[in-house]
Amino acid sequence: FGGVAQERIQLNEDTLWAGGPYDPANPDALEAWPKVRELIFAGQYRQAADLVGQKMMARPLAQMPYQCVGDLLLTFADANEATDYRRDLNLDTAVATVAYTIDAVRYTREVFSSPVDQVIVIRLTADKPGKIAFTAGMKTPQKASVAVESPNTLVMQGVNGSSSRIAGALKYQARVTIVASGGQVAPGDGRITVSGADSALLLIAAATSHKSYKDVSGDPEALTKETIAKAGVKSFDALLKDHVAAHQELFRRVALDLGMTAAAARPTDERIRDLNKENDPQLAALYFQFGRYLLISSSRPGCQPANLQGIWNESMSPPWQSKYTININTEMNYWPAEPTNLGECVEPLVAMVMDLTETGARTAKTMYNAGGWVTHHNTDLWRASAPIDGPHWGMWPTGGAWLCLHLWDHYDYSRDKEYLARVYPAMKGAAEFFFDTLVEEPTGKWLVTCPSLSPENGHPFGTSICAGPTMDMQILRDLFTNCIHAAEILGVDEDFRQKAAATRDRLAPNQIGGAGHLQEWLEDWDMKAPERHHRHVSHLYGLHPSDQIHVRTTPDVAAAARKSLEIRGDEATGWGIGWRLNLWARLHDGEHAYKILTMLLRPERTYPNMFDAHPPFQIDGNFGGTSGIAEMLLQSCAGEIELLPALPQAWPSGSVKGLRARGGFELDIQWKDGKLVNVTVRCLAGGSCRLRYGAVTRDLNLAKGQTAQWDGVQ
Ligand code: FUC
Repeated sequence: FGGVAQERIQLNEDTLWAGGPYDPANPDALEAWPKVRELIFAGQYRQAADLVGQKMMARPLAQMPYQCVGDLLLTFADANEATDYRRDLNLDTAVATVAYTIDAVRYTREVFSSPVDQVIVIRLTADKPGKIAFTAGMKTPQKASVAVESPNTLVMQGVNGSSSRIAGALKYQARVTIVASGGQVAPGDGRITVSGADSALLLIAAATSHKSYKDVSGDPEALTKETIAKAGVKSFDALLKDHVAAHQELFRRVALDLGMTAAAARPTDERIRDLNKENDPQLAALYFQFGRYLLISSSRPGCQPANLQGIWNESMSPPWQSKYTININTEMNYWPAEPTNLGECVEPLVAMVMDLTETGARTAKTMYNAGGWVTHHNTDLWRASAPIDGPHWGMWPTGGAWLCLHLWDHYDYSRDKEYLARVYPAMKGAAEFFFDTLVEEPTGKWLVTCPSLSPENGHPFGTSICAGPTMDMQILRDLFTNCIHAAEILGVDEDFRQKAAATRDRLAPNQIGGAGHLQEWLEDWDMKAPERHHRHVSHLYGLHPSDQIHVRTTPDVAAAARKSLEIRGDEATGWGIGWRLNLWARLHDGEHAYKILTMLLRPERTYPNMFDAHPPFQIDGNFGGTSGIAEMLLQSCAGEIELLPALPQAWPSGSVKGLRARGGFELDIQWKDGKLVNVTVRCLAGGSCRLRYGAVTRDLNLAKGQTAQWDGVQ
């Protein structure tokens, strides 16, 4: 947190959530389900919602919160006032620094969290000898104790919280060692005091007993001891070097230059405050790279996926439990991953989906007597998959199907067949649940989900509960299509492919309503719905992240989607604005997209440290913003790679290096005075693609490793 008199290092470990392994599926659902469908098809929506509330909701009704470890507090002895205070985060090295001067001594604190050594490293230095003096202590809202284990080691150990009567089943430990150079280290009661040192090095490790969603038998003490022992033999320089190398291996793949003005030298909070007053194109580039930094730092292979706050949560009961909301938020977290060349960061999401195929199969069986697997609108560390919170939010069976889009995309961007073979059974299982549960609706005889809802948006009949909302149909169309492609590529499951195609063809179509808009529901209810400016824009899933709706391939439906977006309005909270940004970019309206981006960068939506304000803090807006900026410069959808599809006048000249496109291509783009100068295409997997710049196209067929150039002219 910075500051002079006290430094607060707020600690998280991404498996420290409340509760323990549990199964929330409600067996009463099975009997109620046919009756709920009858009520919905008879137009008795409110009665259907009541019955869902009584019989189909998870037990308990809420999922487990993500919690904090606690704080390491460093209290400094200096009494006099500090000058020349500077605090920064270097995105290129992933090192945070605080520096200030007191009584002509320059003090520096450097902090980083090393993915290589799995420790947080803090170094305290001064430009005169013997000046480092502080007391280190720890505190936590968890049931835990803090003790000095050896003269230079502080240990916090405890158990996680219980929630909604699910008992805490995790043990955890956080361990801090302090090595001072010169001076004295004096252990006290739960604290360690350093005085007269030239510098000090602190290493922090933390672990829980979580091994998987069903196994909590780990030994956090052994883990933290081993981690500290391994890191402790390395020098600060060696720790830093390895950390920076691991970070830059990912971070430096993409460089973005949108132009630089004098504003770039000013503090970030002032730049955010003044964005509408001065020309500061670099702020958007900074926001873009900050999003990449956040994804690298919160979603490395082997971790938990980035949750609603990434990993950064100081509370025992954070907003929306800081869990995985999969009716938009978790997916948005991963929108920038493939296009901004961070494919590895998707691995934790893929691993979570693999877990959900197990817990979700249990829920499918218990609640619906169906095959395959299902997950509703949220999940947590324990991979809970039943409908939560209440019918209005929770009765949505399509969350797992949406997550499967990310499984496919990771293949589509990498063309790694071995990976595809590994995830294909999860995609197939998601489809099988819908084979068993889709139902024919009486009017159009289409196959629809029922009961379901259009995420969190009430229709005119007093509830959100309905049959076949547009978003479900779009998600399932993608799921079946991607399953068919995957099975073809792998040369398997001919019968399944045919069934998926036949089912897909009977889904309810996108429909255009009376105001020329894309209907959110089976019926034309949009203009009568109580919250016309709702933050969710679920029925526009087909335009982004999907490409079922596209200005070139389906211009009429794209025009209707545009109308829907206009009716919804630009204003929303963080992620709602993030989604609108991506949508306007897909509509190839660079000026409108830019306007939305400036709304996201306002102080109301971007805190001084650039975290997104939902409010309070929710990280999805950061990731939606990063993805949206990428979409303005490059789109890889509807079968083509389109260059500068939504370039605003505010970025007349610039370049971007290292963006990725479907098919396994990497692109560097350079533009000047609003026009493409050159694109370099590197082919990573071998294959063909079509480039487009405005009305002009160029077909390429490249061998693996081959590079091509184009200036966008016929
Ligand atoms: C959805 C949204 C809320 C919030 C929550 C975490 O329920 O509708 O705005 O973002 O997820």
